[in-house]
Amino acid sequence: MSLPDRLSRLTPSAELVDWSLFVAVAVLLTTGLATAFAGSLGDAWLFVVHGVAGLSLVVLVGVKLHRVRARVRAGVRARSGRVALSLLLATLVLGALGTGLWFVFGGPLFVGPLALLVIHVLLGLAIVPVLWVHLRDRLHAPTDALAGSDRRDALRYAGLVGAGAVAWRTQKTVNRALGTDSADRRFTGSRERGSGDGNRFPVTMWVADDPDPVDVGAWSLSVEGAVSEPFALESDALPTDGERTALLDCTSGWYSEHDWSGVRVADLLDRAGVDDDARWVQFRSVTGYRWSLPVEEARGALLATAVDGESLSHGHGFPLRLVAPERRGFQWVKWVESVRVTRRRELGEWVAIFVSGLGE
Ligand SMILES: Nc1nc2c(c(=O)[nH]1)N[C@H]1C(S)=C(S)[C@@H](COP(=O)(O)O)O[C@H]1N2
Ligand SMILES: [Mo]
Repeated sequence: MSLPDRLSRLTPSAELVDWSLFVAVAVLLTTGLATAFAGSLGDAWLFVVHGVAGLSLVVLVGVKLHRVRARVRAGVRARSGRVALSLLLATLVLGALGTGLWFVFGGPLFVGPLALLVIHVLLGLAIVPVLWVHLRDRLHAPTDALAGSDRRDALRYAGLVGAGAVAWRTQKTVNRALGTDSADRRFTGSRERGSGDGNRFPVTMWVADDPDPVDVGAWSLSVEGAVSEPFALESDALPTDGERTALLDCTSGWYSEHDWSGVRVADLLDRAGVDDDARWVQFRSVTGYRWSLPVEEARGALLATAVDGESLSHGHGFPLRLVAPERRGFQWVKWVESVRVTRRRELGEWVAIFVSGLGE
């Protein structure tokens, strides 16, 4: 038997492959989005599932492209719009897979002005609308696909997912063999940058924040909202005897661990007197960027004025930046001017982190 024949015997039915493609993409999107919030070791499985699904998708896309190659060639000759859209979809999927694999196998943190992982995320998100159009008039109910499949199909299918898992397992070994392994990689995929060395670690803005240096003479920190005694503090009145070691892990692919010192959020909350029905504490930047933590978690957080004994630089959030251990970097609000206790989480902060600093 020839090799293509052998391979085709291992290939599940067309419907099953199409549905598997859909499921793999759905799993990749949900786990991919969830990893943006995954900061503690208990979330490590998200990265594992994302990786296994990604490698299964490599196989599935290969099988699918092989199957439709003749139709695609004919469609290109006929200048079919439908086929052009399919090719766009294939390009986005291969781009997302390629950037993901490149990052894992020693790719750079940045490609030009964009983080490689940001390119990966943008390609991944772009798949959604294109896939939707692609599927609108194609997809049949999965029961059709399942009704037409047999035990052989199920076995082939298990083999496919198994191949993804095995490929994922050998990732470390391959990385080592290629010399692209980095020992400093965390479970999030992030690599170490400037730990323990004061302000010398990357300065990162999420989208467009770029405020002028904060004039501490005109700045104060207000503690307000669902509290019995709101108050404001000028910079020389801040109680800065808090300390903690914590690791900032940015979703653009690097992390940095430091000894932070500054104001214990618990001290601020105790002084203000949090209402019994309050649930959230929102940290707001002079730029409008803001994020909330549950009250209990906020009590354990720090508003840092210094890093490894050095006064915080402007880029890192001087005069005050949130240190939120176990949270991903984008939640560590910089240039904080207000701590607001609330009963309900403000949904606007999901918008604010994307648009703060735009149009300034
Ligand atoms: N106000 C404000 N805070 C912010 C950001 C921002 O754009 N604006 N970026 C966040 C992101 S994405 C990260 S990873 C960290 C980076 O902190 P650093 O610049 O001190 O390394 O700050 C977070 N805090
Ligand atoms: Mo970040």
